[in-house]
Amino acid sequence: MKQTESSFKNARIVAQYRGKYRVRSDHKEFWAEITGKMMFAAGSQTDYPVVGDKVEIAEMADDQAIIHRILPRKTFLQRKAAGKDELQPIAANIDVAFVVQAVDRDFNLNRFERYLTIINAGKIKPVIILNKIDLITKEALAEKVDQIKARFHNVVIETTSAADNTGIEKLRRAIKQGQIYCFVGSSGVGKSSIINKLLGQELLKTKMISTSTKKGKHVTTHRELFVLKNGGMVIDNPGIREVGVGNVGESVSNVFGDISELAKHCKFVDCTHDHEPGCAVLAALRAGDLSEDKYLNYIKLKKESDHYAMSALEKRRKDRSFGRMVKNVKKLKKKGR
Ligand SMILES: Nc1nc2c(ncn2[C@@H]2O[C@H](COP(=O)(O)OP(=O)(O)O)[C@@H](O)[C@H]2O)c(=O)[nH]1
Ligand SMILES: [Mg+2]
Ligand SMILES: [Zn+2]
Repeated sequence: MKQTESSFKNARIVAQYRGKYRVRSDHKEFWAEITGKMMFAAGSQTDYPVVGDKVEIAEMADDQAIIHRILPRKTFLQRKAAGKDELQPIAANIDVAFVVQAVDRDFNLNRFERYLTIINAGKIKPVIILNKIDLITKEALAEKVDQIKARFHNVVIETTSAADNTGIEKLRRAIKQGQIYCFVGSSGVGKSSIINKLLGQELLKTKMISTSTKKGKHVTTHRELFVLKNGGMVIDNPGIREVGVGNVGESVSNVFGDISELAKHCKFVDCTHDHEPGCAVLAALRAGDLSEDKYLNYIKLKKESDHYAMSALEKRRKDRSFGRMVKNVKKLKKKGR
């Protein structure tokens, strides 16, 4: 049967495995693959569908479908993995990213800052979730919440326990129909456990933490989107080990708003806030008005971002000079004839 434009249907990518996708249109789900043409044209990871994407599919027999096109993305969450040059997509069209940390062993402000930076770069609203609050005292929790508030001024913080259900109802009420929520955070912090609670059933396997090694087994191996009873959509992620940032220059400035404010008063417009005389950031650091931890994380993320931008530029330059070389060789060949 010949495919015509009108036989395409809109669908959403709801799960992603190696080279295979699960897609859902308004009436049913399919196993889907992309067209050979799409695969051939793909220049990088970002050209492939990712969970949350809206796509155009052609339905086939036996619940199979072919993905013909990715519709323009409203938002896009991606990170840089260690040792890889290109960015790795996490999910598309997310409205809210829940950054989950467990209050016992995982708590780390620098890591929050990293996540907030890629979330800001993806044009997504962040919400911080502190989970496993059953494991610490109210006072210890209050202190952690204060630390977060001191570091990030306008981020919503939810506190939950998937073990005794504290905060789960409040979180459920925050989830709106038709919006997509993506859970990110290290492995073992309780992302799948929280989603199970929100779903009201144990759909997702969670890790058994071995009592002898305190290490859990990886259970969430793929990304998947689930629809809650109220029509809100949540995406579970396998634990993300490395949250590298790509070229996120602007976002670093946004997340470190008070440093960008200070930077306006530096003597040099291109001040790197590293050693320059008349640097307002260093002055605030010396005066104790800026936390050293925050300053160091700023410098680190900025360096990472600049480094990524540089290597991308370098790569383009190399590609161009290769292009020129090919042209020259062709010219020489012509002359030689
Ligand atoms: N005490 C306690 N344990 C939790 C809580 N949430 C999850 N866990 C446990 O932490 C382990 C990892 O949870 P899991 O949901 O698989 O984490 P994920 O890797 O982020 O998806 C499991 O053994 C859960 O039972 C919580 O709020 N309190
Ligand atoms: Mg999980
Ligand atoms: Zn400066």
